[in-house]
Amino acid sequence: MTKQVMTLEEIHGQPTAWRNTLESLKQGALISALAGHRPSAAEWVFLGCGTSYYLAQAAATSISFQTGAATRASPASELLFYPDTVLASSGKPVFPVLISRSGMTSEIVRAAQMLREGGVPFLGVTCDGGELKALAPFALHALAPERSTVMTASFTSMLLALQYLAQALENRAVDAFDQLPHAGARFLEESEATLRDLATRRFENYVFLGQGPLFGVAQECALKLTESSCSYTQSYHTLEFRHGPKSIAAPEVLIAFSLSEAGYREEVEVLREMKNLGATTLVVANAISPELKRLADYALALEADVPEMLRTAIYAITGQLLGCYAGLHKGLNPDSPKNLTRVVMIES
Ligand code: F1P
Repeated sequence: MTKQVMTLEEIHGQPTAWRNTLESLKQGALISALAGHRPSAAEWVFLGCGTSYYLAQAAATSISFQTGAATRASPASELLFYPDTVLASSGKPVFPVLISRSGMTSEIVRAAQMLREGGVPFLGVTCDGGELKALAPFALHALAPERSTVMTASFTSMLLALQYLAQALENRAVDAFDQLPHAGARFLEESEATLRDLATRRFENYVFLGQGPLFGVAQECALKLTESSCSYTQSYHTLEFRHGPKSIAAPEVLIAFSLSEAGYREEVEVLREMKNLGATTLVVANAISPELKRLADYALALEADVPEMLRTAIYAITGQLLGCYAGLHKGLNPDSPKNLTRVVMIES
């Protein structure tokens, strides 16, 4: 049954998409072209809509952590309505990075036109190309051909491509990227049965928590559940959940923790608190300790022996698989999500 679902096929195709995307970047043409705009020389401002905005957030935080350079993320619409705030410079020139799978989303195309008219150089990051590729002075083409409405492989492939690009531009080691397709394939294989089982349970509410780049991933996982299964979801920075939202903790609420290394101790304390409040808990971490096993109703290990930031994309698989299987369990078609279209355009 499952193999006929296009979205599931694309989720499973991610290791191949990552390998192909990284191989094409290794050819080096884009890396040479962007030498003068590297993150330490210009402030990268990541812009996108929907999934591509969550990708912008994850990319901005992880690239800042990787390179030590200041970065920001914003919805593309903010550039249209408040250009001075988005393009405000803290000294270095601002280098916008416009992200769009389709390259056709209205806000992104208008942002690209605006930057072109203003003579501001920028990078377009896309899978399909579209108008964004035609307008962008520099283009990064991720090789994740995706026919589904819901973005899965395109999210992780564009994120890895940006992380690789930043690392290469700063002349930092890129060898660890080669391990990611294998690590992603392993996680897909190991996590699928657990997530398919979890998807058969009905929850009133799904909450995704993460810090640093895993906050962008938490938002993306929540969006996958909403889009693929019409579920009610929320996302927060993990420790923010304690400041009010925890009122909803209960057995019929699934709280999913993407645990970081940087905030591990405190994040586990939040997990302990939510478990004591009676919530159903799902934990994703690089390794599952006996303590995590006790605190988590469901636990998934990444087991990826790569720097923490490079694991960011793998965490997103949790929301992709859970959303798709939850939708199927509800009798919905994740390939044709309610009210959604593959490209979102608005008349101006
Ligand atoms: C992003 C987006 C998605 C949404 C839907 C339509 O578009 O709005 O967030 O899930 O699939 O596309 P894009 O600018 O990345 O093409």
